Amino acid sequence: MKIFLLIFLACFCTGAFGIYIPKATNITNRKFPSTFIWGAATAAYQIEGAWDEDGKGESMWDRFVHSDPTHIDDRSTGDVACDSYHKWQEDIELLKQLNVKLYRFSVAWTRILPTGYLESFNQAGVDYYVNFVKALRAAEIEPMVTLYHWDLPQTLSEQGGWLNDSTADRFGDYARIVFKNLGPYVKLWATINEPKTTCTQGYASGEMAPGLKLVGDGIYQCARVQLLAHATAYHIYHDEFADQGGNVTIVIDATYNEPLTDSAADAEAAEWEFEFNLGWYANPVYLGDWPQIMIDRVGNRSKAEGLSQSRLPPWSKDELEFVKGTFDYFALNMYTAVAVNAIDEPPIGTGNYYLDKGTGTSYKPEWTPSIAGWLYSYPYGMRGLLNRVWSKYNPGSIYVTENGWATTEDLNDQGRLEYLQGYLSNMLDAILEDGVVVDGYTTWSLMDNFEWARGYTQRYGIIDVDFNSPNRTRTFKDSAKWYSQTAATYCLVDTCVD
Ligand code: PNW
Repeated sequence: MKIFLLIFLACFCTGAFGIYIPKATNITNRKFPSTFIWGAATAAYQIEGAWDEDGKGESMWDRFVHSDPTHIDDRSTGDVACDSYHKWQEDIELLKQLNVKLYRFSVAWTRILPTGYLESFNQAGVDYYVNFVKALRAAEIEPMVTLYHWDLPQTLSEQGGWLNDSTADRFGDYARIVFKNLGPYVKLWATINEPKTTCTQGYASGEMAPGLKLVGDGIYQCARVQLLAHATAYHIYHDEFADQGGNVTIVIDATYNEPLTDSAADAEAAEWEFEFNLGWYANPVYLGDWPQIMIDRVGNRSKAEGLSQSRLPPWSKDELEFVKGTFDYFALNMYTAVAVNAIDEPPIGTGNYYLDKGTGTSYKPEWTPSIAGWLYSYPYGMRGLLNRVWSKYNPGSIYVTENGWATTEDLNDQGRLEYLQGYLSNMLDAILEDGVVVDGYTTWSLMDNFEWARGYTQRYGIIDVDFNSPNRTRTFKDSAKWYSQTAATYCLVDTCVD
């Protein structure tokens, strides 16, 4: 008898009967607006595999993982990943089962232009993605297409990549082809994913492709070129494809910055931290120019280092105009909170973005740590950050284009479920209480995938992928069962008030 009761309880709690009773107590039981769009997100290199099939060229990530296996914790690669290049029909079935109406995925630049140059045009790559977006539409799932999620053509990388101004023009060439061919089926576009992560991890810490360590100057040049590339694509869309009637923006990642103490100095430091991270990219696009605190601090420190020009490259008047206003909505990636404190002015030495910032960062003990060193759960941060973005940049509409939780948990991923429930509950508070317009949400991630330098050691999927099976079998985790219920009912708990 006892054993039956145990089995019954275990099944009941894990949602095997399709009902889930949430453990968390402070989750709202109000409904999301009926216009809210539920979705899931992925990126090409992290899921597709087929790294050299059907004419695809080599990207800087292909080179990064192949040239030195120790770049990746478990010495793995994205050569096969989730094999989504071949299993795309099955992936669309998963999206349908999840009840989501929006799928954010990225196009691999090297499938369309294998070397990054127009001469290398590859029709097979275009056909692949056209088929895919048509099939999504047939399934009544809106595609949100990211043009660039970190997989720069290796040829362009060798010519300086995001340090070379001409990469912005190459990005324009590529964007034009994608707009032209996929445009009839796509209304939501994202140009570049998380330029900050590319500059800090790819061009400064060297942890990601292309593995450069230019923490004083390259890091700022990388930001400049990516912003120019974004603006180039934005203008091409609105100048040449306006009749398609879609919306274009850049995807910016941000943390919620909470002052460590209630001192005025820590409050100011939190403000600096915000500007040196989100403002670095959002200011030029939404307001024009770099944040003033960056202009001042990097300028002053550069001068003290004896340089004749700021390491933060100043915009020309034309460039400023070109970048300013290149948004149709705000795409925000949000995972964690960071506690910020004031520090003494770091001594002058060699240029360094982290010293330019002039802040100390940590995490509060009451926040729940994930297995990823940088990711802590503090659900209120979602509400706080949304309010900040809404009032500072006045974007008209926000989509939260990534938000998720890293675990080693398998199918019983209670931790992820509670994280998502808490963050979404706070997002709903921002919508209903504060009047922030959040039109949609694509959770990271649809399925476990290649987590960059962490390989397959950190899982973000709401759907499990068996990387040991050649079939890459997909299985719903508890969080996916809960999410499919939520996407169908617009309700985070079992019953909502109307
Ligand atoms: C994102 N942070 O990166 C990327 O867009 C995804 O490709 C990646 O898989 C996912 O997050 C999980 O790592 C981020 O420090 C990296 O706040 C770092 C941060 C945020 C997002």
